[in-house]
Amino acid sequence: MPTLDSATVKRLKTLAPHRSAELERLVELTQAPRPAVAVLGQYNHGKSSLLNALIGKDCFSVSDHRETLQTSVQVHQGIEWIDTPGLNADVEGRDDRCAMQAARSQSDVRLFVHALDVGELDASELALLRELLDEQSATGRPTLLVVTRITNRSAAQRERMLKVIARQVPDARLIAVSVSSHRRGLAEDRPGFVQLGNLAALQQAIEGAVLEANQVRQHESALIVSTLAHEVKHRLKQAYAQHQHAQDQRQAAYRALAQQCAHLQQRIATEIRG
Ligand SMILES: Nc1nc2c(ncn2[C@@H]2O[C@H](COP(=O)(O)OP(=O)(O)OP(=O)(O)O)[C@@H](O)[C@H]2O)c(=O)[nH]1
Ligand SMILES: [Mg+2]
Repeated sequence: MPTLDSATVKRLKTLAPHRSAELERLVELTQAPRPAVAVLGQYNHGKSSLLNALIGKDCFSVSDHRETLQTSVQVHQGIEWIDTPGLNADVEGRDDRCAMQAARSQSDVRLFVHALDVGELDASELALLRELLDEQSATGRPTLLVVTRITNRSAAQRERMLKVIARQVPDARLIAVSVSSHRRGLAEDRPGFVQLGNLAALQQAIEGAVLEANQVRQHESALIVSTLAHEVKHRLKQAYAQHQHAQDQRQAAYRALAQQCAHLQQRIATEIRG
């Protein structure tokens, strides 16, 4: 795909100012060399731990309090793994903006992370998931709902809670995992724990999504270009109509002036004759 030069981007921003999010994504689509997977979700729900488990290396820092404060990227096996700050963590909303920028513009696959032991999805998580899932329906860019920390509850509680969450967003692809069980299974060579961790199911879903990323990118680009073209056409039509209106007004003023001059000439001629 051809790249967009900065002058064109600037002009498009002026012509379609409320399409800046789409424009940013388009710029990313023309420049990003590899598929990108981003985690997203409230702080301390296990986003960084999940990425470490998926990559198989402790690249991202983990803590039991608010930890990730800016977006960071690791390239592993040809994929960009993007860790983001937790949502709803700082009053100024800087963390949220940073995370949303990664989710909206920089990633091909979004992993929406929610910890089961916190309870069901709250209103802000639901609103954001709705936005991402609606976008998935329109463009094909996927979002997976990853429910983490499932072994902090009994099996019965876990099943009940997972059903509640699935009912909250019936159209989301939900994958339940436990990073701690996965790690324990690997460390102690106990396949039962690895199986309970269920990371393999998530890895498989991500692999599938990454394989389709190129095709989805093409579809996304075509949609954004067509939206922008429609917008620009509309703005140019408006500008032409305004120009035409101004020209019509100038011509009408000129005609009125010419008429007044003719009247004046006639009066002068009559007075000279009289
Ligand atoms: N029991 C259990 N604990 C987990 C699991 N995943 C993460 N944790 C713990 O949850 C806490 C938060 O993990 P992080 O990965 O730092 O969470 P985060 O979402 O990246 O947090 P921020 O960077 O603050 O947004 C840490 O104490 C982790 O050890 C899990 O699957 N099971
Ligand atoms: Mg983190």
